[in-house]
Amino acid sequence: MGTFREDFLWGGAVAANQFEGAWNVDGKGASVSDMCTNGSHTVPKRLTTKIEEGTLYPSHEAIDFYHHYEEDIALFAEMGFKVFRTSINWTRIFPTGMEKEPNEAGLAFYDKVFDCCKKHGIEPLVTISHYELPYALVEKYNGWEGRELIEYFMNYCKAIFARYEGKVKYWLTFNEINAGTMPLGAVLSTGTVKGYSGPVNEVPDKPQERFQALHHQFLASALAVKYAHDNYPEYKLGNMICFVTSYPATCNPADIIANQEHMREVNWYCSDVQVRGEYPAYAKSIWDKHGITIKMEPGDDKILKEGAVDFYTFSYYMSNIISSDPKADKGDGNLIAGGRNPYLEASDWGWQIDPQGLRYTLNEIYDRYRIPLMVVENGLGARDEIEADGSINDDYRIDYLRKHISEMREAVKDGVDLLGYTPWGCIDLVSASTGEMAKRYGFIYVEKYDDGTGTLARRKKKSFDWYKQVIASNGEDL
Ligand code: BGP
Repeated sequence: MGTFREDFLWGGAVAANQFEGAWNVDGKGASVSDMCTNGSHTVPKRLTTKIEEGTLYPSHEAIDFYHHYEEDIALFAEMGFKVFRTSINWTRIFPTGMEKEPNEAGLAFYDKVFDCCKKHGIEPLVTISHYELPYALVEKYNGWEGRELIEYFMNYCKAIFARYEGKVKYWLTFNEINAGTMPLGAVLSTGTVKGYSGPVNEVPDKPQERFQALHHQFLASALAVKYAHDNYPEYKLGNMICFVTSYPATCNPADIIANQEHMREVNWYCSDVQVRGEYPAYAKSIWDKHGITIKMEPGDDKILKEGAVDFYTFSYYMSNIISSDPKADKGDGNLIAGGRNPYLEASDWGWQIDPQGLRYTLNEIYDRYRIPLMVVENGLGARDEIEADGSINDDYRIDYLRKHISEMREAVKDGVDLLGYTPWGCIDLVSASTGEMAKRYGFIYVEKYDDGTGTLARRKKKSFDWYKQVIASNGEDL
C-alpha cells in the first residue's frame, strides 16, 4: 500500500484569465486582469482607455485555450490527470457583473470544457473567482469595497451552480483570498484601486479599503458555501490561501513575535474566518495596528458561522524569513519579498525554494483545522529552452516537484489528510505577477513569447513523462 490515498487527486492548475485568451469573444466583458499590460502589470485608468498600438495585454490572447481546449485536455489526460483545476471567467458569464441574465455563450463554453474533462475521466475543480473581477465593478463600486458586490457574486454563483450540476463537484470561492491582506492584492484580488496605473507591487496602501473589501469577500464566500450546501448537497466548497510560510530570522524572542504577527496577518487571518466561521481573537490587534474600523452589519456573524468551508486549499511556492528589525534585508523576490534564508536557494525570480517548508506547512494547517487539505498550486517558474532536436529538458522543474511531492508524502505519514495535488501552470501560461510568458511552469511548452509572437503550438517537456509516471505510481515513483 502506497502512502497517498487510493483516490488521490493528481492533476494540474490554471486560471482562466492567464490561459484562455479570447478576452472579448462571444460577449465576454473586461476583467481586472484584462486591463493589465505586459511586464510591469499596469492598470489603465479607465475601461475605455485607448489601447495604444504596440501595448500588450497578456490575458487578451494568452495561450488561447479557448480554441485549444480539446487538444490541451487530451494532453492532461495523457499524463493521467484525475483532476483539473481551472477558473470560470466571471465576465464570460456576466460581462459587467451586473446583468440580470447570464450570457449563454459564456455558459456554453464551460459546458464544452467540463464535458471534455468528463470524457477523459477528469474531475474539474473550479475556482469561482481567480483575479477575474468584472472591471465595471471596479469602476462603479471600487471593487469589493462595495458591499453591493456580494449580491452580484451570488447571482454569478447561482447561475454556475445551477448550470454545472452533475458536471462539477469541487468549488473554491476566491483564489488566494489573503492577497487582500497585502497592498499588492488591491489590483487583481480586491479590485480596490480605481484609477491606479502602476506596477502591482507599488500600489498605494489603503488598509481600510482592503480589509473592508475582505470582509465583503468573507461574507460572499460564506453565503456561496451555505447556498451550495442547502441546494446541492453533493457540492464540496473550499477556500484558497496563498500560503507563504515564514520563519523567525533568529531565535531572538522579538523575531519570534514579529513572525507570529506576520503569520497571523498574512496567512491565518482569512482562513481562520473561512474555516472557523468567525474572526480570530487577534483580528482586532491587526485592525488597531492599521488604525481601521471594519463596517459590519447585524447578521454578518451568523452568515460567517453558517458558511464554513468543507476543505482547505492553498498555493505553496516558497518560504520567507521575518525579522523584528525594520532595517533587515527584505530580499528581492518578485512580488512577495521576505528576508533571505541562508539555507535555501531561490528561483530566477527570487522565490526561495523550500520543500521541507511544505511538510511543515501542511502539518501546521492540519493541526489547526483538522479538515482535508489540498495543495492546489506549487511549481517552479523558469526560463525553458528548446534544444536543437526540439526537446525541452526541464530537469530543474522535475527536481523541484520531486522534492515537494516527497515532502507531501512525509506530511501524509505525519497524519495529514491530503486530498490531492495540482501543480501550477500545468501548461505554460501568463504570469500573474509580471504578465510574462517567460516565467514558465508547464509540463507542456507553448510557443508564445513576451513580444506577443508565437505559433501557440504545444510541445511536451521532459517533465511531462516524468509526471505521468508519478501519477501512474500514485506518487511512489519519483
Ligand atoms: C499565484 C496565483 C496564480 C499564479 C501563481 C504563480 O499567486 O494564484 O494565478 O500565477 O501564483 O505566480 P506567477 O504567475 O506570478 O509566477
